[in-house]
Amino acid sequence: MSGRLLAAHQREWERLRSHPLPAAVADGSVEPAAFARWLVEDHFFVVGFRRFLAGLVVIAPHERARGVLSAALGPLEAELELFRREADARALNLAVEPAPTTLGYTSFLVAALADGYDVAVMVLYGAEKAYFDAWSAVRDRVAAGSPYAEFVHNWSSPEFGRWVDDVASLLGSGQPSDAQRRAFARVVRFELRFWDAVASGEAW
Ligand code: MP5
Repeated sequence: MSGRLLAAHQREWERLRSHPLPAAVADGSVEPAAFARWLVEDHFFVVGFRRFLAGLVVIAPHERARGVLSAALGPLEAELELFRREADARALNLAVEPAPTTLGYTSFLVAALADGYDVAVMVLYGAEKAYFDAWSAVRDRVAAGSPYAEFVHNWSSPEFGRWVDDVASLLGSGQPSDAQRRAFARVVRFELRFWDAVASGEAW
């Protein structure tokens, strides 16, 4: 099922994989202010994402799904610690109001739980695959000693890729429902908006 959805969004996916912001983080040329915006916004995203994932574990209909999904909860705490540590090192306040796109995206994640497991697991797959592919596309550009290497490696590692494949396997091999297609399309749009919003410094 995942292959069909990715093929249907090939052009947007190409934009995700070639967005200038992750490329600039990887090669170290990112403006410090843009990196700071990404750090603060993505921290807010991950906080909301963990609430979404915990809710998805609760509504998962079988033990294999609960196992795959809950395996990500430990690494998520490590990820949040990385955000907090790097924010402290840069004297960034993580408790600020998020940008509209970040708030919209995380609200959409949590709202997807009310649409049931099949839709919510599709939303999860879309968000994780989008991040894995965007960061994997720039993994080779990380300069030795880059201050951002840990971030790039976090979402482009083989272990993370294997987990994203495990999530794909939870989607099954049938045709996606209309609700699943719509949910996936929204995730793709939100992922692109997220990068654009961070790059442009979107504010209320
Ligand atoms: C992820 C993320 C991946 N951190 N940020 C966005 C905008 N999309 C996807 O989620 P996670 O929980 O960091 O693996």
